[in-house]
Amino acid sequence: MQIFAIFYWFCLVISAKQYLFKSCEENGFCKRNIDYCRNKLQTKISNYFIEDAIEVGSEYAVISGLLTKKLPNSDVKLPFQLSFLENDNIRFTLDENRNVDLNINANRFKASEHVLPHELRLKDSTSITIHDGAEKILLLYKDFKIEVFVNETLQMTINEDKFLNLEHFRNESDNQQQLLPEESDFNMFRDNFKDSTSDKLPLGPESIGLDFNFVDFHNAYGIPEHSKGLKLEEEIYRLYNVDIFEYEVDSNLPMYGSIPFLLVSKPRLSMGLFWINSADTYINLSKPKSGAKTHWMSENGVLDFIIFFGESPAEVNKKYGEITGFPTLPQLFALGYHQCRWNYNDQKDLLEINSLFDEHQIPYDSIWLDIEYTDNKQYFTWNSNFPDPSGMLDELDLTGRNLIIIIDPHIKKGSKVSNHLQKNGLTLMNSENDTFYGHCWPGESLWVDSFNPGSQEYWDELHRLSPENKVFFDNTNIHLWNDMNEISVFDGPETSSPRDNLQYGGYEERSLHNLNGRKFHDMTYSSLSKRLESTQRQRPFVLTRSFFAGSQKSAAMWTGDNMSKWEYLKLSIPMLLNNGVAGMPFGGADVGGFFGNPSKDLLTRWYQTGIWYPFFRGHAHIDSRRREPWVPGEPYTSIIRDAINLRYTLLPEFYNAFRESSISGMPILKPLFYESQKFSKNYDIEDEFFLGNSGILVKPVTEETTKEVTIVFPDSEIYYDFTNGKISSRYHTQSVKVPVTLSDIPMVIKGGSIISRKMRYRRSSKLMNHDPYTLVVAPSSTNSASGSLYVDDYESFDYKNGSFLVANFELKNGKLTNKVTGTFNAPRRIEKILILNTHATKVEHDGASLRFKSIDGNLEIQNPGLHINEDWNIVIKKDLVHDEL
Ligand code: NBV
Repeated sequence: MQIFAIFYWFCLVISAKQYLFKSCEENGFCKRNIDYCRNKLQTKISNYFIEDAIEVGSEYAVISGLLTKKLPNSDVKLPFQLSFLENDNIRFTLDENRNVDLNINANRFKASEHVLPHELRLKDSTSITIHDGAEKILLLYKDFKIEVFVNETLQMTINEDKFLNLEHFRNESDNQQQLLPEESDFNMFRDNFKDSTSDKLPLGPESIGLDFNFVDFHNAYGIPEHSKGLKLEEEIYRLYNVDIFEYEVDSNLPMYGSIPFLLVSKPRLSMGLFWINSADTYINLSKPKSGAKTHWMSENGVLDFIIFFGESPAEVNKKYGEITGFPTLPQLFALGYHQCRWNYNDQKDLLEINSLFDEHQIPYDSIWLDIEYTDNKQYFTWNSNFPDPSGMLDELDLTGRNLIIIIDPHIKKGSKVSNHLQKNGLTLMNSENDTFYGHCWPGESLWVDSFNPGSQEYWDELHRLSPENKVFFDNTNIHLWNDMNEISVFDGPETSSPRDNLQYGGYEERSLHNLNGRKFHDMTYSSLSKRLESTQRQRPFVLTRSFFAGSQKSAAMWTGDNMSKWEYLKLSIPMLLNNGVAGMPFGGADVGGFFGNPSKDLLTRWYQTGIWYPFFRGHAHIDSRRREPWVPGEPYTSIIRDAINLRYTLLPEFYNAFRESSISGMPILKPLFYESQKFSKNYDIEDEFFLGNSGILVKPVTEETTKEVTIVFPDSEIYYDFTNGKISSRYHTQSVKVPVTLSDIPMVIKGGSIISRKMRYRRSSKLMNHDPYTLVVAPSSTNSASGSLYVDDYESFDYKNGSFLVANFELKNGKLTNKVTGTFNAPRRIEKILILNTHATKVEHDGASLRFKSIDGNLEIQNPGLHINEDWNIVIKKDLVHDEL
């Protein structure tokens, strides 16, 4: 306990460095909770008790009752509910009945959705033991402490430190009598932070706080977004979506998005904690010898959390996904290369860039337009530099390419769209319930309130595809980018909305704040998915800067305004890994860095790293010099071309990973501890990752003067060197040092994998549709391998009705087989099968010999006459030798 107490002081000193954003000490609710727990650390006596009135649901595993908060002169009764949900997840909620007559909604905001509970059992009256049938026991004590045992071992305690705090409703006048001895009254009814002093705080103090201790768990991840490493350190992390200008590396400041999901992992057990709250939140993490200790505090809302258990981290992701939704399966084009800058100036400029890609034989899939395409930053308009947007879209369509345009939630005052929103009460309101105006790109602006169902209807109308709609016409190759949706208000507190602004349902903005970005991009996604007749619908693509739990269902994210510096390149990997851990794997970072001008070496290395980002986009600030792949010249352009081509040859594997993620929540870039939890080193590695379940392990070069890299292997399997996508040496060690030049992308394939590639250069992914496949078979140390290939039409939602196929490849006992499941008609040829480290005297299919070659100890079967959509087997005859290592 000593350690925890000291740690609080330590954190607070560090976080006091910030000046634009509220540190915990400057943020009323956070400071009050910290003060409360500092005092609690001395007394350790509970102020909260479960009264006898406990009801156990017979049908479902639910315990509900009242938690009494004991005040000096009175009590407050708080309704709670504890439930076992499907999949052994445990949920707890604590609410407050507030009978308050105000002209705003005084109920505590519920960020959660309803989830179906399970069966449980009551043991005795002072403590309740709940078995969920899966060797899990939960003890709930009268002074509100919860202990969770898995396999007879204590794994987690809740409120062990007695930090539970729910600031009940009180008036300023009666506050003093209602104050607990441990409570401070700092900023309860006003806010003295620089630009927040006008916050009226109509409901006074209403925060919640609780401690969760994970016993013997020393590895914690998640709670993005922060510009920090993969494994969480002792720190106060804040989740409050803000437009953070020129963010620094290794900082605990809040960023554009928030996912209040924490993962802890050790051999044989991983756990997830989902704190379902969309208000300003701080998480104080400390790591004493006993495990990870966390203290969660939110400005308001219902106290609501779910705990997930799994043997592996992937299992926890699956359970989290089953509740919050799995990541979207995008169209294939979204996995190709995206070319963006702020801005391509006009139609001619854009189409020139489009043809320069072809001239340089570099594939790409979409080109982007930033805010300057509009008429005076009025979204849903084009300026005169784009005289024929529909013709421009048609031209892009000739090579299967797409246009992605930006639409932000701030709408210029006096414009057609703003007039409509204002007239129909669809805007964010000020605390007087009048339209709120603030400053953003277009000058004075208002904000669409995406919580209002009326906004969705209007948004649908604005995004309609029809020749009369002069924004989208009837072109289907146009998709959306939503920026500034934290929301960013240039003259607002912490560059965002005043917290006492009002939104749909009469809720204050402070309650919904972290959900605003998500609601906005959800609304866009929904409008895009409705723009065609249901039979022709295509999967929309939406990029969002701000996000929350659930965003994975409809959008990709990127890490915002990074800089053209090596440290940002390096940071991009752990940031994206953490997003994947927290269930939002479709992410990327601006390749080249947003602010500044990258050196040619940095740009090249950034492309070589960026080809692995699930979302792969080059982007640059308006003041930075042009830097499309051909700009740096030779040898850089060729190296960049090779890197982008490598991404395209691996698109089948990227699509496999997205498919897997869309049904299991698995990260697309998988940290090493997902592959094996056995070795402690795996928990610390943040500069290597696997591409889904492909078996491809990558360690991009992210430091300027690198001449050699060490690749650490997560287990004792064989690994085959695959640098730049070419097979060479075989490794069977714990790690290997490999020399690198500027053209090298260090990567390996794990023994036991079979990967699918498409090797031909095409101008875009769409033009690769009918291309043949090359299979690379990498035998394991027991000479077997497996892999699958998922194929559908890459565009529509038909896959949801079963229109897809999966080719299941397997190498076993000298036989390579394919077993197809699914019905999608994809008669695609296999043009080459490469079986590594294998010799043969004869290769047969259906009794007939196949042509093969032995090259560098690998077996190459050319044009075997096989297709991915047919069952087949190949017998590799006679002396199939797997070389001794
Ligand atoms: O729309 C302009 C930029 C955009 O290029 C960038 O990607 C966003 O993160 N936007 C922010 C606003 C201005 C940033 C200085």
